[in-house]
Amino acid sequence: MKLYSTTGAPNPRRVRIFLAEKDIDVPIQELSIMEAEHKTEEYRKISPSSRVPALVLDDGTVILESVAICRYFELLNPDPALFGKTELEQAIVEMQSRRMEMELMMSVAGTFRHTHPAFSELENQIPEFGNAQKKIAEKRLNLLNKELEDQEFIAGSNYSIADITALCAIDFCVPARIEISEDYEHLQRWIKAVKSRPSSEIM
Ligand SMILES: N[C@@H](CCC(=O)N[C@@H](CS)C(=O)NCC(=O)O)C(=O)O
Repeated sequence: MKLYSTTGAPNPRRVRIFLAEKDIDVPIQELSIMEAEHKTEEYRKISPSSRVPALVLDDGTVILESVAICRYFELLNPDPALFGKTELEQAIVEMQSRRMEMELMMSVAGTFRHTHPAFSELENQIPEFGNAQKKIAEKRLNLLNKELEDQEFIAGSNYSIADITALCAIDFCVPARIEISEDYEHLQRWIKAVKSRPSSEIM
């Protein structure tokens, strides 16, 4: 089994944090996005859209998509449960995980991809789109601050994949040049809590 990953990129980071939380060791093949190592013909056979992460199993089966990879490891190693335990918990985690991915991660990534000079070679940049994504991300952070007023973690009282996705999106606000207000007291409390976990040091 091998996990193709890029240090500093938010999606592979989600998988590596997830693995650390479960104490699972998987051999990593590092690929540099900036050096376009994910665009080689060889890697395209694994990931036709040239994206990381990718998990290749011993029989050659490829699993793409961070959440699909995490779900595979959750089924193999159910404890600690990061996708919820009961039916209701699982539904809430799924809901929040999708919201964090589609509403926060995508808008932060869209801001970076379409506005950062470092990504101009890799993306057909549309700055207006990037700026619109930035506004969406800022609005979502504001809403997340409010949502965290009544709950410890994003999907309730337990840490989950939704927290991992949100943490990776929020840390990526730095390169995306999106500011997170110090006035967001509930969000700042949550950031402090998730960053106190050793897994958050994985980049
Ligand atoms: N939905 C995919 C997104 C994967 C993705 O966009 N990965 C980024 C790194 S965070 C990538 O490979 N970017 C390379 C590129 O855009 O050329 C997932 O969750 O795995």
